[in-house]
Amino acid sequence: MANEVILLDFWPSRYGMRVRIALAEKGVEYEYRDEDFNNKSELLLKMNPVHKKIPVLVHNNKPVCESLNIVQYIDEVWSHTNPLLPSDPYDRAQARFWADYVDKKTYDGTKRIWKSKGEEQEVAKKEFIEHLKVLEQQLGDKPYFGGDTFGYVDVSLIPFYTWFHILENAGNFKFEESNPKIIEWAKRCVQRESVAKTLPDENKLYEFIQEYRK
Ligand code: GS8
Repeated sequence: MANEVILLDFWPSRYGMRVRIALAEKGVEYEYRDEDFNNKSELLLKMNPVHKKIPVLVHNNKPVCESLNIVQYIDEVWSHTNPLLPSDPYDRAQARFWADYVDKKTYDGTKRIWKSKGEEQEVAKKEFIEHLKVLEQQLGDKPYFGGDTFGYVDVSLIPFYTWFHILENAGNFKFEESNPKIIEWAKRCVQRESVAKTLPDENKLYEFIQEYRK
């Protein structure tokens, strides 16, 4: 089967980064296309008519939508190398649970921190730190969430690391102090080529967010 892979994405997107990391882990060659949200491409509207959102992986003209779903798909199609999900059904269920936790707790949490001020921001900050503490407990003494190897939950969470700097500036705090284990873990992940080449430059992202807020 020919493998034509196109990724519809937008560079600051944490959802998109998940997919880029997974493709890099598997060594898949693909065409990358940045979308303009004010003028979405015909291909995006055709490939994701339900949500009209990135990321969309177009594999041999067939779309796969929703970042975590795409990462699972990539893991199944390019299963020959660097498995991301564990093979044991129970461990797989656990990995999906924690990736879902990341989605449910952390995405909204970050938005609440940088969009609010005063008391509301304090509450958002406290809650976000608590969610990260739950993740730190889950990580335990393992190098990665799945154990000794970089996997699905790591892919789902690491794109956040690029936003930590923005959150720290907005909320005037340091993750190094509140969640040192997550920082250690993130630094370990960044040593991987797939992650290092995917995460955007912190300053470039910061500038983008400042512009976006205006
Ligand atoms: C979320 C995708 C999403 O929000 C996933 O893929 O996991 N649950 C989905 N994509 C955003 C960009 S990232 O913030 C998007 O495409 N926004 C365009 C729009 O809302 O018009």
